[in-house]
Amino acid sequence: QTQTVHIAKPEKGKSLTDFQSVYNAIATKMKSESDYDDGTGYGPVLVRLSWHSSATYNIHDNSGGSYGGTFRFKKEASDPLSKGLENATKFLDPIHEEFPWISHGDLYTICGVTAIQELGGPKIPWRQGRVDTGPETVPAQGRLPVPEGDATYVRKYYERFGFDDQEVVALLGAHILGKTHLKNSGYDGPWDDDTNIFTNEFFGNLLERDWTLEKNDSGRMQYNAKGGIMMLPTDYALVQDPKYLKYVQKYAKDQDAFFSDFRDIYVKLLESGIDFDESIEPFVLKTLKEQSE
Ligand code: HIF
Repeated sequence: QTQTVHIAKPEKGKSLTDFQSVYNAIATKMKSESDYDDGTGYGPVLVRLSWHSSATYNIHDNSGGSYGGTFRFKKEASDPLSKGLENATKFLDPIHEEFPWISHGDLYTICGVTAIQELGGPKIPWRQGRVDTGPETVPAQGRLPVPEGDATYVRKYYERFGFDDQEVVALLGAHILGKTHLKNSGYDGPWDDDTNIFTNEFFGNLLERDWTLEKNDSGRMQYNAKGGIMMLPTDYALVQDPKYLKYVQKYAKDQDAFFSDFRDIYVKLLESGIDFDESIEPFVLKTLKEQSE
C-alpha cells in the first residue's frame, strides 16, 4: 500500500509573533461577532471546523488529515455531515485575506486552538507547517462519523486514527461546546446551558442528568434531559460501555486531568499524519486576556 507523506514546511520567515497576530485577529473577530447563533458566537463552529478538516485522516495509508487544507475545496466541504461549517470558512475568509501567507491547513487548525483557549479551555501547543495540496488530494467522502452509532461504532471509527478508549473519551469532551441544529444535522439542541465555555461539564451532564431517548422534529432519536439539553447517540455511548464509562467518571471528577488529556489528544488529532522536523517548535499562543494583563 502506498503511504502518503506529509512533511511540514514552516511559512517562510514567519515567527511566533506572526502566528500570535493571526490568533489575535481570530479572537478579536470572535468577540466582535459574539451574537452569532443566538449568542453562542463563532468559537464552537471553529472548533468543529478544525476537527472536520483533520477527520479525513487514515492511519493505514497516512492519507487525509489537516495537512493539505483540502476543506477549502467544495468536494470536501459539501459533505452533508459538514453542513453548517460554511459559517466557519466564511468567518475565516477575511482573516486569510489579512494574512495571505498562512496555509489553509494551518488556518483551519489554529482557529480551533484559538477558540478553545478563548473559551476557557486548556492551552494547546500548536505547530505550523501544513502546506496546501491540490483538489486531487481530497479524500472521497465517507470518512466523517455518523451520530447514530453505538460504542462499538465509535471505537471502530477512531481506530482509523489510532486513538484508544481513553483518548476517545477525552476528545469527546469537546461536545460541551456549541449545539446541534435541525437545519444542519437533523439533531436539535445544546449539550449544556452554556454553549461557549470549555469545561468538563460534558461528563458531569452525562452522569448526573436524567436522559430520555426521544424522537426529535426531524424524526431522529436523541437523548434529552430537563432544561433542553441533549446528547447524540455517539455521546451517550460513552456511559453505555464500561471501558468508556471509567474515563467519563474520571473526567467528571477531575477537570485538570480532562484538560491535560484533552490537550494531548487534540494536538494528536490536529497533527495526524504530519512529519514535523525537530526545528519546528510548538507555539503556545497567548489568550487576549493574558496579553491585556
Ligand atoms: Fe461534533 N458534532 N461530532 N465533534 N461538534 C456536531 C457539532 C459539533 C459528531 C457529530 C456532531 C467531535 C466528534 C463528533 C463539535 C466538535 C467535535 C454536530 C451538530 C454533530 C451531529 C452539527 C450541527 O447540527 O450544527 C460525531 C458523530 C462525532 C464523533 C463521535 C469531536 C469530539 C467531540 C472530535 C469534536 O471536537 C463542535 C464544537 C460542535 C458544535 C458546532 C456548532 O455549530 O455549535
